Amino acid sequence: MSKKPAILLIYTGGTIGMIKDFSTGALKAFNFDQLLERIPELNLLDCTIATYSFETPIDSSDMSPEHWVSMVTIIEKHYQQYDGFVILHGSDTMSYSASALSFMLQNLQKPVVLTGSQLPIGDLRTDAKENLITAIQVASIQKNGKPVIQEVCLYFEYKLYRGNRTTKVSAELFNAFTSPNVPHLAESGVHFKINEALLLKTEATKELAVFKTMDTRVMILKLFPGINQSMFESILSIASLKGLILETYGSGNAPTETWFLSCLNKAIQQGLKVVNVTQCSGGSVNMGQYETSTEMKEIGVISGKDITTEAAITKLMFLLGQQVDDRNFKAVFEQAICGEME
Ligand code: ASN
Repeated sequence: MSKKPAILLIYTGGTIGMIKDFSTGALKAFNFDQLLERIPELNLLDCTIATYSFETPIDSSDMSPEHWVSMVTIIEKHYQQYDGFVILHGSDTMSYSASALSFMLQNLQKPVVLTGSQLPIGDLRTDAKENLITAIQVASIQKNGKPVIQEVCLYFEYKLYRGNRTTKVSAELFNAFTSPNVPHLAESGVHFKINEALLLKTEATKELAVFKTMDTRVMILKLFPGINQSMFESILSIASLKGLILETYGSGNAPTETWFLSCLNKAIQQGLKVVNVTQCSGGSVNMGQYETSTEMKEIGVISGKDITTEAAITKLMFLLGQQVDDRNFKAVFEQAICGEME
Protein backbone atom coordinates (compact mmCIF):
# COMPACT_ATOMS: atom_id res chain seq x y z
CA MET A 1 0.00 0.00 0.00
CA SER A 2 1.41 3.41 -0.92
CA LYS A 3 2.07 5.91 1.81
CA LYS A 4 -0.33 8.82 2.29
CA PRO A 5 1.12 12.22 1.34
CA ALA A 6 2.40 14.15 4.33
CA ILE A 7 1.44 17.82 4.46
CA LEU A 8 2.89 20.54 6.65
CA LEU A 9 0.36 23.26 7.43
CA ILE A 10 2.02 26.53 8.39
CA TYR A 11 -0.14 29.07 10.19
CA THR A 12 1.00 32.68 9.93
CA GLY A 13 -2.24 34.41 10.93
CA GLY A 14 -4.94 36.31 9.08
CA THR A 15 -8.72 36.20 9.33
CA ILE A 16 -8.83 32.48 8.61
CA GLY A 17 -7.40 31.56 12.01
CA MET A 18 -9.82 33.54 14.11
CA ILE A 19 -12.86 32.46 16.05
CA LYS A 20 -15.48 34.43 17.89
CA ASP A 21 -15.15 34.52 21.62
CA PHE A 22 -18.76 33.88 22.56
CA SER A 23 -18.50 35.73 25.86
CA THR A 24 -17.11 38.96 24.35
CA GLY A 25 -18.12 38.69 20.69
CA ALA A 26 -14.59 39.66 19.61
CA LEU A 27 -12.50 37.83 17.02
CA LYS A 28 -9.34 36.19 18.33
CA ALA A 29 -6.72 33.79 17.00
CA PHE A 30 -7.59 30.22 17.93
CA ASN A 31 -5.19 27.69 19.34
CA PHE A 32 -3.80 26.00 16.31
CA ASP A 33 -2.99 22.81 18.17
CA GLN A 34 -6.73 22.20 18.26
CA LEU A 35 -7.08 22.45 14.50
CA LEU A 36 -8.12 18.85 13.94
CA GLU A 37 -10.65 19.10 16.77
CA ARG A 38 -12.13 22.30 15.36
CA ILE A 39 -12.30 21.03 11.79
CA PRO A 40 -12.96 17.29 12.07
CA GLU A 41 -13.41 17.13 8.28
CA LEU A 42 -9.60 17.30 8.01
CA ASN A 43 -9.48 13.75 9.43
CA LEU A 44 -11.27 12.55 6.30
CA LEU A 45 -8.54 13.78 3.94
CA ASP A 46 -6.31 11.20 2.36
CA CYS A 47 -3.09 12.64 3.78
CA THR A 48 -1.39 13.18 7.09
CA ILE A 49 -1.27 16.74 8.41
CA ALA A 50 1.28 18.24 10.75
CA THR A 51 0.99 21.84 11.84
CA TYR A 52 3.45 24.61 12.56
CA SER A 53 2.29 27.94 13.90
CA PHE A 54 4.04 31.31 13.99
CA GLU A 55 4.64 32.09 17.63
CA THR A 56 2.74 35.34 17.20
CA PRO A 57 0.18 35.01 14.39
CA ILE A 58 -0.16 38.29 12.49
CA ASP A 59 -2.67 40.19 10.44
CA SER A 60 -1.00 40.10 7.03
CA SER A 61 -0.82 43.89 6.98
CA ASP A 62 2.13 43.38 9.34
CA MET A 63 3.83 41.01 6.90
CA SER A 64 7.53 41.72 6.27
CA PRO A 65 10.52 40.18 4.49
CA GLU A 66 11.61 38.78 7.88
CA HIS A 67 8.40 36.75 7.94
CA TRP A 68 9.11 35.52 4.40
CA VAL A 69 12.52 34.37 5.60
CA SER A 70 10.83 32.52 8.49
CA MET A 71 8.47 30.78 6.05
CA VAL A 72 11.17 29.68 3.62
CA THR A 73 13.35 28.54 6.53
CA ILE A 74 10.55 26.32 7.85
CA ILE A 75 10.05 24.86 4.38
CA GLU A 76 13.78 24.36 3.87
CA LYS A 77 14.10 22.61 7.22
CA HIS A 78 11.21 20.25 6.56
CA TYR A 79 11.51 19.89 2.79
CA GLN A 80 12.50 16.22 2.79
CA GLN A 81 10.00 15.25 5.45
CA TYR A 82 6.82 16.50 3.74
CA ASP A 83 5.28 16.11 0.31
CA GLY A 84 3.56 19.48 0.28
CA PHE A 85 3.22 22.72 2.22
CA VAL A 86 0.11 24.80 2.88
CA ILE A 87 0.53 28.29 4.29
CA LEU A 88 -2.41 29.95 6.03
CA HIS A 89 -2.00 33.66 5.47
CA GLY A 90 -4.09 36.82 5.68
CA SER A 91 -5.51 37.75 2.31
CA ASP A 92 -4.42 41.40 2.32
CA THR A 93 -0.79 40.81 1.40
CA MET A 94 -1.01 37.19 0.28
CA SER A 95 -0.05 38.04 -3.32
CA TYR A 96 3.12 39.80 -2.13
CA SER A 97 4.10 36.80 -0.01
CA ALA A 98 3.29 34.30 -2.76
CA SER A 99 5.45 36.32 -5.17
CA ALA A 100 8.33 36.69 -2.71
CA LEU A 101 8.29 32.98 -1.84
CA SER A 102 8.34 32.02 -5.52
CA PHE A 103 11.68 33.85 -5.91
CA MET A 104 13.10 32.71 -2.57
CA LEU A 105 12.32 29.02 -3.15
CA GLN A 106 13.75 27.95 -6.48
CA ASN A 107 13.77 24.51 -8.14
CA LEU A 108 10.73 23.54 -6.10
CA GLN A 109 9.56 20.01 -6.72
CA LYS A 110 6.82 20.16 -4.13
CA PRO A 111 3.75 22.36 -3.82
CA VAL A 112 3.64 25.44 -1.62
CA VAL A 113 0.01 26.57 -1.49
CA LEU A 114 -1.01 29.79 0.21
CA THR A 115 -4.59 30.22 1.29
CA GLY A 116 -6.72 32.17 3.72
CA SER A 117 -10.27 33.44 3.89
CA GLN A 118 -12.50 36.49 3.99
CA LEU A 119 -14.47 35.27 7.02
CA PRO A 120 -13.02 33.57 10.11
CA ILE A 121 -13.10 29.81 10.31
CA GLY A 122 -15.56 29.98 13.22
CA ASP A 123 -18.14 32.00 11.28
CA LEU A 124 -21.21 30.08 10.10
CA ARG A 125 -20.90 31.44 6.57
CA THR A 126 -17.14 31.03 6.43
CA ASP A 127 -15.22 30.49 3.21
CA ALA A 128 -12.29 29.21 5.29
CA LYS A 129 -13.20 25.54 5.40
CA GLU A 130 -13.44 25.10 1.65
CA ASN A 131 -10.26 27.06 1.05
CA LEU A 132 -8.34 25.13 3.70
CA ILE A 133 -9.62 21.66 2.80
CA THR A 134 -9.10 22.08 -0.94
CA ALA A 135 -5.68 23.72 -0.49
CA ILE A 136 -4.58 20.65 1.48
CA GLN A 137 -6.02 18.37 -1.20
CA VAL A 138 -4.17 20.33 -3.89
CA ALA A 139 -0.90 19.98 -1.97
CA SER A 140 -1.52 16.22 -1.74
CA ILE A 141 -2.10 15.51 -5.43
CA GLN A 142 0.48 13.09 -6.72
CA LYS A 143 1.16 11.25 -9.97
CA ASN A 144 3.55 8.28 -10.04
CA GLY A 145 4.53 9.10 -6.47
CA LYS A 146 5.51 12.70 -7.32
CA PRO A 147 3.68 15.94 -6.52
CA VAL A 148 1.82 17.28 -9.53
CA ILE A 149 2.11 20.91 -8.41
CA GLN A 150 5.74 22.00 -8.10
CA GLU A 151 5.49 25.73 -7.54
CA VAL A 152 4.19 28.44 -5.21
CA CYS A 153 0.42 28.75 -5.71
CA LEU A 154 -2.49 30.60 -4.18
CA TYR A 155 -5.82 28.82 -3.67
CA PHE A 156 -8.94 30.91 -3.07
CA GLU A 157 -12.64 30.44 -3.76
CA TYR A 158 -12.47 27.37 -6.01
CA LYS A 159 -9.45 28.48 -8.03
CA LEU A 160 -5.77 27.62 -7.90
CA TYR A 161 -3.53 30.38 -9.25
CA ARG A 162 0.19 30.80 -9.89
CA GLY A 163 1.01 32.78 -6.76
CA ASN A 164 3.24 35.39 -8.40
CA ARG A 165 0.55 36.20 -10.99
CA THR A 166 -2.15 37.09 -8.48
CA THR A 167 -3.51 40.27 -7.05
CA LYS A 168 -6.19 40.90 -4.44
CA VAL A 169 -9.13 42.64 -6.07
CA SER A 170 -11.92 42.56 -3.50
CA ALA A 171 -12.14 43.37 0.19
CA GLU A 172 -15.70 42.10 0.15
CA LEU A 173 -16.24 39.16 -2.16
CA PHE A 174 -15.18 35.61 -1.39
CA ASN A 175 -13.77 35.65 -4.89
CA ALA A 176 -11.04 38.03 -3.72
CA PHE A 177 -8.18 37.26 -6.11
CA THR A 178 -7.52 37.32 -9.78
CA SER A 179 -4.67 36.40 -12.08
CA PRO A 180 -5.06 38.97 -14.83
CA ASN A 181 -2.49 37.79 -17.33
CA VAL A 182 -2.34 34.03 -16.89
CA PRO A 183 -5.30 31.65 -16.58
CA HIS A 184 -5.82 29.89 -13.26
CA LEU A 185 -3.96 26.59 -12.97
CA ALA A 186 -6.89 24.55 -11.67
CA GLU A 187 -10.52 24.86 -10.69
CA SER A 188 -12.51 23.05 -8.07
CA GLY A 189 -16.05 22.05 -8.97
CA VAL A 190 -17.67 18.64 -8.92
CA HIS A 191 -14.27 17.56 -10.21
CA PHE A 192 -10.92 19.18 -9.59
CA LYS A 193 -9.70 20.21 -13.05
CA ILE A 194 -6.01 20.93 -13.51
CA ASN A 195 -4.63 22.66 -16.58
CA GLU A 196 -1.46 20.56 -16.68
CA ALA A 197 0.01 22.43 -19.64
CA LEU A 198 0.32 25.57 -17.51
CA LEU A 199 2.17 23.99 -14.57
CA LEU A 200 5.84 24.72 -13.95
CA LYS A 201 8.07 21.66 -13.86
CA THR A 202 11.54 21.43 -12.37
CA GLU A 203 14.17 18.98 -13.58
CA ALA A 204 14.31 16.14 -11.06
CA THR A 205 18.08 16.50 -10.70
CA LYS A 206 17.88 20.09 -9.47
CA GLU A 207 18.13 20.71 -5.75
CA LEU A 208 15.96 23.16 -3.87
CA ALA A 209 17.73 26.53 -3.71
CA VAL A 210 16.67 28.84 -0.88
CA PHE A 211 17.46 32.56 -0.97
CA LYS A 212 17.02 34.64 2.16
CA THR A 213 18.30 38.10 1.33
CA MET A 214 15.74 40.68 0.27
CA ASP A 215 16.83 44.30 -0.16
CA THR A 216 14.05 46.62 0.98
CA ARG A 217 15.61 49.85 -0.29
CA VAL A 218 12.84 50.02 -2.89
CA MET A 219 9.68 52.01 -3.58
CA ILE A 220 6.53 51.94 -5.68
CA LEU A 221 5.45 55.16 -7.34
CA LYS A 222 2.14 55.42 -9.16
CA LEU A 223 1.96 58.12 -11.82
CA PHE A 224 -1.08 60.39 -11.94
CA PRO A 225 -2.00 63.42 -14.02
CA GLY A 226 -0.68 66.39 -12.05
CA ILE A 227 2.40 64.65 -10.65
CA ASN A 228 4.70 67.42 -9.66
CA GLN A 229 8.36 67.95 -10.41
CA SER A 230 9.62 68.69 -6.92
CA MET A 231 7.85 65.65 -5.39
CA PHE A 232 9.14 63.41 -8.16
CA GLU A 233 12.68 64.73 -7.83
CA SER A 234 12.73 64.34 -4.08
CA ILE A 235 11.60 60.71 -4.29
CA LEU A 236 14.18 59.84 -6.93
CA SER A 237 16.94 61.50 -4.97
CA ILE A 238 16.41 59.54 -1.73
CA ALA A 239 20.02 58.59 -1.01
CA SER A 240 19.43 54.97 -0.03
CA LEU A 241 16.93 54.19 -2.80
CA LYS A 242 18.18 51.32 -4.98
CA GLY A 243 15.11 50.36 -6.98
CA LEU A 244 11.83 51.92 -8.06
CA ILE A 245 8.69 50.37 -9.48
CA LEU A 246 7.10 53.05 -11.63
CA GLU A 247 3.41 52.35 -12.21
CA THR A 248 2.74 53.95 -15.57
CA TYR A 249 -0.32 54.33 -17.78
CA GLY A 250 -1.60 51.77 -20.29
CA SER A 251 1.14 49.93 -22.13
CA GLY A 252 3.86 51.69 -20.14
CA ASN A 253 3.30 55.34 -20.98
CA ALA A 254 4.37 58.39 -18.98
CA PRO A 255 4.56 62.17 -19.36
CA THR A 256 6.94 63.38 -22.06
CA GLU A 257 7.84 66.54 -20.14
CA THR A 258 11.55 67.27 -20.08
CA TRP A 259 11.82 67.51 -16.29
CA PHE A 260 10.28 64.06 -15.89
CA LEU A 261 12.58 62.30 -18.35
CA SER A 262 15.75 64.12 -17.32
CA CYS A 263 15.13 63.39 -13.65
CA LEU A 264 14.57 59.72 -14.48
CA ASN A 265 17.64 59.65 -16.70
CA LYS A 266 19.84 61.21 -14.00
CA ALA A 267 18.65 58.70 -11.40
CA ILE A 268 19.29 55.76 -13.74
CA GLN A 269 22.77 57.10 -14.58
CA GLN A 270 23.46 57.20 -10.84
CA GLY A 271 22.53 53.53 -10.53
CA LEU A 272 18.82 53.53 -9.62
CA LYS A 273 16.96 50.55 -11.11
CA VAL A 274 13.65 51.77 -12.50
CA VAL A 275 11.05 49.20 -13.55
CA ASN A 276 8.09 50.15 -15.73
CA VAL A 277 4.89 48.37 -14.67
CA THR A 278 1.43 49.19 -15.93
CA GLN A 279 -1.33 50.54 -13.69
CA CYS A 280 -3.83 48.53 -15.74
CA SER A 281 -5.03 45.35 -14.14
CA GLY A 282 -4.29 43.38 -17.31
CA GLY A 283 -1.96 43.57 -20.29
CA SER A 284 1.68 44.36 -20.78
CA VAL A 285 4.20 47.18 -20.88
CA ASN A 286 5.53 47.71 -24.38
CA MET A 287 7.94 50.63 -24.39
CA GLY A 288 8.25 52.15 -27.83
CA GLN A 289 4.69 51.42 -28.89
CA TYR A 290 3.80 55.07 -28.20
CA GLU A 291 5.95 58.18 -28.29
CA THR A 292 5.19 58.59 -24.58
CA SER A 293 7.30 55.57 -23.72
CA THR A 294 9.99 55.61 -26.41
CA GLU A 295 12.37 57.81 -24.47
CA MET A 296 12.01 55.74 -21.31
CA LYS A 297 13.22 52.77 -23.29
CA GLU A 298 16.21 54.77 -24.55
CA ILE A 299 17.34 55.87 -21.10
CA GLY A 300 17.39 52.31 -19.76
CA VAL A 301 14.09 51.90 -17.91
CA ILE A 302 13.51 48.20 -17.27
CA SER A 303 10.37 46.67 -18.78
CA GLY A 304 8.17 44.88 -16.28
CA LYS A 305 6.21 43.46 -19.24
CA ASP A 306 3.02 41.86 -17.88
CA ILE A 307 4.21 41.44 -14.28
CA THR A 308 1.98 42.44 -11.36
CA THR A 309 3.16 45.20 -9.04
CA GLU A 310 3.33 42.63 -6.20
CA ALA A 311 5.66 40.38 -8.18
CA ALA A 312 7.67 43.35 -9.49
CA ILE A 313 8.47 44.81 -6.07
CA THR A 314 9.40 41.44 -4.58
CA LYS A 315 11.50 40.53 -7.64
CA LEU A 316 13.30 43.86 -7.28
CA MET A 317 13.99 43.13 -3.58
CA PHE A 318 15.18 39.66 -4.53
CA LEU A 319 17.53 40.65 -7.38
CA LEU A 320 18.99 43.56 -5.40
CA GLY A 321 19.45 41.13 -2.51
CA GLN A 322 21.38 38.79 -4.84
CA GLN A 323 23.59 41.73 -5.84
CA VAL A 324 23.09 41.12 -9.55
CA ASP A 325 25.67 43.39 -11.14
CA ASP A 326 24.67 46.69 -12.72
CA ARG A 327 25.52 45.71 -16.28
CA ASN A 328 23.26 42.66 -16.26
CA PHE A 329 20.49 43.88 -13.99
CA LYS A 330 18.09 45.00 -16.73
CA ALA A 331 18.48 41.79 -18.74
CA VAL A 332 18.11 39.62 -15.64
CA PHE A 333 14.99 41.45 -14.48
CA GLU A 334 13.40 41.21 -17.92
CA GLN A 335 13.71 37.42 -17.86
CA ALA A 336 11.16 35.28 -16.07
CA ILE A 337 12.49 33.37 -13.05
CA CYS A 338 9.43 31.29 -12.23
CA GLY A 339 6.53 32.20 -14.49
CA GLU A 340 6.03 35.71 -13.09
CA MET A 341 6.20 37.40 -16.50
CA GLU A 342 5.85 36.56 -20.19
N1 ASN B 1 -6.67 41.75 7.43
C1 ASN B 1 -6.74 40.34 7.14
C2 ASN B 1 -5.31 39.89 6.82
O1 ASN B 1 -4.82 40.11 5.72
C3 ASN B 1 -7.69 40.09 6.02
C4 ASN B 1 -7.99 38.65 5.74
O2 ASN B 1 -7.24 37.75 6.04
N2 ASN B 1 -9.11 38.40 5.10
O3 ASN B 1 -4.65 39.34 7.67
